[in-house]
Formats: sequence, structure tokens, C-alpha cells
Amino acid sequence: MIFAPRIQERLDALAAITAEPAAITRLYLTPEQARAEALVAGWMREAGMAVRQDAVGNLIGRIEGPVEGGPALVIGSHLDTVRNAGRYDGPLGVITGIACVEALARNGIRLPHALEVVAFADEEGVRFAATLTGSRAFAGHLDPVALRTTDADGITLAAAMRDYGLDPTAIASAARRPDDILGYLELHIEQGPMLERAGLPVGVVTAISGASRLEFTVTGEAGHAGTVAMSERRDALGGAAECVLAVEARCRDAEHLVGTVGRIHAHPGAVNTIPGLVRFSIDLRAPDDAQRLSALADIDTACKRIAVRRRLGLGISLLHEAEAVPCDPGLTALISNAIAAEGYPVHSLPSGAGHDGMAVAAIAPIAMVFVRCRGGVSHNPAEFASLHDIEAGAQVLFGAVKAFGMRRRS
Ligand code: HGY
Ligand code: MN
Ligand code: MN
Repeated sequence: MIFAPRIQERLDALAAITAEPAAITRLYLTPEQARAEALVAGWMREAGMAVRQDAVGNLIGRIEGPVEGGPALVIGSHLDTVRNAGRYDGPLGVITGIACVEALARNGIRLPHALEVVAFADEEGVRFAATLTGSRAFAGHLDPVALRTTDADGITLAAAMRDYGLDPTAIASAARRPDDILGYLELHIEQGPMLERAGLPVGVVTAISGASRLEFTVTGEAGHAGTVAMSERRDALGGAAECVLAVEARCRDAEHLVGTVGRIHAHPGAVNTIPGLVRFSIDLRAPDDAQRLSALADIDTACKRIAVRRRLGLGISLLHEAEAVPCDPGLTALISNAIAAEGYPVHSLPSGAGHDGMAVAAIAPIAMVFVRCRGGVSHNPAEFASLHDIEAGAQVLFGAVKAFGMRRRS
């Protein structure tokens, strides 16, 4: 094994940087992000890269090509995590990118173009409602409205950026020109069971599912749990519970459509008080945008009917919307050829999970390598990819990078 042991060592070193000792949690614009980026910046420099941080906190390592400041092939993924995360989601792609840079140098290979490894900040969008913050700024598509979103403590994204040492008025300076970027490659664990079911260590992504993230606010009337008759209640949590089941029912029978209520807060949250207000999130995904939007309309209608019947108020705010993104056929072919060169059948599959490539696709062709993960488990400390599969993924990414360079030469 050429790549895997050192990649795993670095994954483990990164996993130790967390806000919660017994878990892996690294959120955007926190001391944990700063410590993680310091560690990764050191690895990038060891690999011979010039390193900089852009205006939104993305960490960018760069090896120049023959023309100083020329366009670059970008390898990227993210260093931020969900709460109580696994150690592979995001960091595997960044660390494998650095490993490819090291391997090019070890083999004396000079690419005919620049090569960048980008550790995006805030792919997950856990702390603030905005997601893909770093990669959308990189693509010049971060709406300044996002600066007004607040975290659970009421801190705005703009204030958090200032506290972190960034200037929220400078986010436009993070934007890259389409001419700067020759293509974008991302290696990521699959976060699903398809490769494991196919008995394969690696696969190539056809498209990344589109996603809608919303917050529903149900308003009823708080009351005494012991004295308000059931028939007279306007129970916001009872209404929200019916809505949650409506989301599940609408998505359950439709192939590739998935709907998740991942967060719910009932106020005032006292055991002996009927909830007067409930906020819950909805995350809706599908590879086909029309399918996702039709489901969203149906869920909207169903929840409004529930609210009327229960004499509840219902507010719906759209937090994030990303269209499905197809991967570039030319870059995908390089990955497929690299998979075949490793002796594996080429397995193509869609990504139900979102990735930074969705945002970068606005300015460059993208392609993704998937690495098998045990049971498809992710966003969970049980997330696991074997050394064998990490090695296979790294060999494929390295093969695709070399092939891209050769294609540029010809
Ligand atoms: O939500 C996602 O699909 C990704 O993990 N951010
Ligand atoms: Mn994730
Ligand atoms: Mn990820």
C-alpha cells in the first residue's frame, strides 16, 4: 500500500480535533476549524504547496504549473463535520488530494497546469442555515443574505466571520473565475450502501442529487397539561408530528426521493405544558429536480391542511435549494479509465448526499470518485472505510490526475 497508511494516520490526527471530547464535531468558524486548518496547511506545505486562506475560510494549497498563476485542476472536499460525525466524510477527500500531490513529486511528474487542493469551509451547514458556504463563495455564488443567518446562540454569520478574523464584506474576493479552474475532482466516501452491495471498493458518480432545506414553524397555544381538555387544545407539537409523518409518507414510495426531519424544537419544552410553538427542519432530495419540487408542493399542501384542521399557524421558510448536478462526461471518463486500470469493474452511481462539487459546478466541470464505506453508514461515528478501499480510491484519483495532465499535453 502506497497511500492508505499515511492517509489513515492523518484522518486519525484530524479526528482528534473536535469541540466534543467523546465525538467528532468541527463546525464552521470555530476554534476547531482553525486548528484543523493549521494541521492541514502544514501537510500542504510539506507537500510543496503554497498555502492561503480565502475570505470565507477555505484553505487552498497550490502547486504552480509552467505558467505562474495559470489555470488549475482542483481537488477538493471539506474539513467541517456534522455533530458526532465520522472521520472520513470530507477529510478523506482533502487528505487524499494532498497524497496525490506528494505522489506526483515522488514520481517526478510535472503537470502542464497548476494543481490546487481545496479544503472547503462549511460544506455541512450545521452551525448556520446556509450550506456549501465555502464552495459557493469559491464559485462566486454565495448570496450576502447568508451573512444574516444566525446560529443557535443568535450569532450572525457575519459576526462569526469577524470573530474568526475574516471580513464579511470581502466574501466576493473568494470568487474564482471560470478560466482559473480547468476542472474539479472530489473523492468522497459513498455514504450509502451501493458499492458494498456491488462488492466494489470504488465507483464513479453520475450526478449529485438536488436538495431543498426548509424550516417549518407551527404555532398553537401553550397551556396547562393538566387542565386543558384534549378537544380544546391547539397543540403545536401534535400538529408538527402529523406533518413529520406526512413528509415520510410522501417520500416513502417514490424511488430515489428522500425526505428527512432531522431537527425539531418544541417550546417552551416543559413536561407539563402543551407546546405552543414548534420549529422543525425538512431536508428533501432527489436526483430529478421535478420529482423533488413536486414532492415539496405536496408536502406544503398536506401540512397546510393539517394546520387548518388543528387551528394552528404554519410558517415555511426555504433555507437552501440546490439543483441536481450532473458530473462532466470527460472528467468522469478519466475516473472510469483509472478505475478500470486498477482492475475493477466501473460502477456508476448517483450521489444522494450533497457535496461541494454542486457549488463548484457553476464555474467548472466536476467529477467524483466514491469509496465504499461499511454499511453505507455516515454522519455517524461508526462511519468506516478500509485501508484497502482508501488505497483503491487514492490510486484512482492519482490515475485520473495524471491522465488529466496527459490529456492537456496532447
Ligand atoms: O447533507 C449532505 O448531503 C452533506 O453531507 N452535506
Ligand atoms: Mn456530510
Ligand atoms: Mn461530505
